[in-house]
Amino acid sequence: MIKKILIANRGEIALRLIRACKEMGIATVAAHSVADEDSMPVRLADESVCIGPASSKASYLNMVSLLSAATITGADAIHPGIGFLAENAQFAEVTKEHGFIFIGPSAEHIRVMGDKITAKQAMIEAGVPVVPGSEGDITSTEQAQKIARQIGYPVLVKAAGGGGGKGMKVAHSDAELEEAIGLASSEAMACFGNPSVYIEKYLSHPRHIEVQILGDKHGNVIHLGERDCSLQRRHQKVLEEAPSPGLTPELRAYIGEVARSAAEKLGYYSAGTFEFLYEDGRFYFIEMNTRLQVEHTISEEITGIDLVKEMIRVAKGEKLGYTQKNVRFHGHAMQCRINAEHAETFIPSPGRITDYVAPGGFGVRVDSHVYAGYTVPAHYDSMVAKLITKADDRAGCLARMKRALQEYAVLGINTTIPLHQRLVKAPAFVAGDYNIHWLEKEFLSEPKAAAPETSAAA
Ligand code: MV4
Repeated sequence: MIKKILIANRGEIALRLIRACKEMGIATVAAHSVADEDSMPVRLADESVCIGPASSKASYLNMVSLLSAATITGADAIHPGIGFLAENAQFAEVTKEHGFIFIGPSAEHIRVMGDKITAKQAMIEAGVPVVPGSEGDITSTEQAQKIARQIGYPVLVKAAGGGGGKGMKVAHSDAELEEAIGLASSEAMACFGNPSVYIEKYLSHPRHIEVQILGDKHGNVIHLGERDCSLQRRHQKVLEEAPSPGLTPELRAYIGEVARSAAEKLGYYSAGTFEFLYEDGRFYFIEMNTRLQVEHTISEEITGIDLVKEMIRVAKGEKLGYTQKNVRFHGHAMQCRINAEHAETFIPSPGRITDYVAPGGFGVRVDSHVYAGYTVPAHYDSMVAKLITKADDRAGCLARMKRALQEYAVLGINTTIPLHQRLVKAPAFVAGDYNIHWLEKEFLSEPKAAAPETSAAA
């Protein structure tokens, strides 16, 4: 039984979790840092407990504080949200050892997928297509060069502990490969405490396609279709959409089933995401995320399935409320991530929001913890809102997003709203014709609209 959940997170995702709990009749405890004392999740939760000072390390990453907060409030379960301890296998383990339900996958699944090499091996065994490359970690320069010559240059050296592009280097020749392995390995050691690296054929112009799956503890797994997350800047997603404008219905059904059956073979439960690169008609698995994701909202919008409620039901040991046959896909959804940053320089802009008017109307969803008078703390991630639109088709969804972005007023701080306003009008985006490099290499490096006197026709 789950009667009370401790929310081990902050911001919009803490609010998202509290909203689901309220609708399910489950009590909530907001575990919060000193910096988040005056926050929406703290106000809307049934109870709150301060778990430490502003610094994440001392609060949202402090396992002892979180477990103490769960104990003193009599919570039955802990939801880690997104980021912080959400993919920490040890946290999943100690949560269980202390008698609480961890609302997420098993510690073992988190561990296997946390290491990109063991994750890839598990996928090969489950029959999932992966990027050609080394079978395990690189043990010598000669071994790596031999594999690279077989698969053909350029190759990419990646860190087993990886993610976020850290410890990733491209090599075009044997000489470059030797250097890339050294650089990637020491960067990986510094960032993740794990020097293991592997190599893959470098794909030059892929789309980033990810499949949302959901499993229960009885061996049932469903997929909720794919999301196109190719629009990224420095490995941070900017705008996501579902379904991907680059896939046909056949490819969509194929990759959904590939991910679903792999999760089934793994005995995976809770929410999870399979990440693929898609290039020239082929999919290649790259990583699996063993948590809820920021962009889970757009999969909810096109399926009508509440992913957070399902995660909670599954954690209790209940069966999924859906079988694959009754997952119905409808329409198109997009999400703009609104950050407290300058829209051109991306310099963070924490501070007080003096005025705030969120968009609304048919097909508009705003997932945000901010309000007029709220101060965005400087200590955490800069995302302040997710603006989601849904419509029958992509054109309608895009028109709705343009309209919603025009309504959105956030005063007192800089936000990335102007970037999104420009992005939704860019011809390549409107055409759905983009890959993982387009945003940074073309859209953001293009000169901005020229001044009137220089833009006049000759
Ligand atoms: C790749 C790749 C090209 N070829 N793997 C970047 C972060 C990490 N999660 C995987 N990444 C990539 N792996 C092969 N074999 C290009 C990227 C990549 C990327 C992937 C998804 C979204 C944006 C990206 C931006 C730069 C590089």
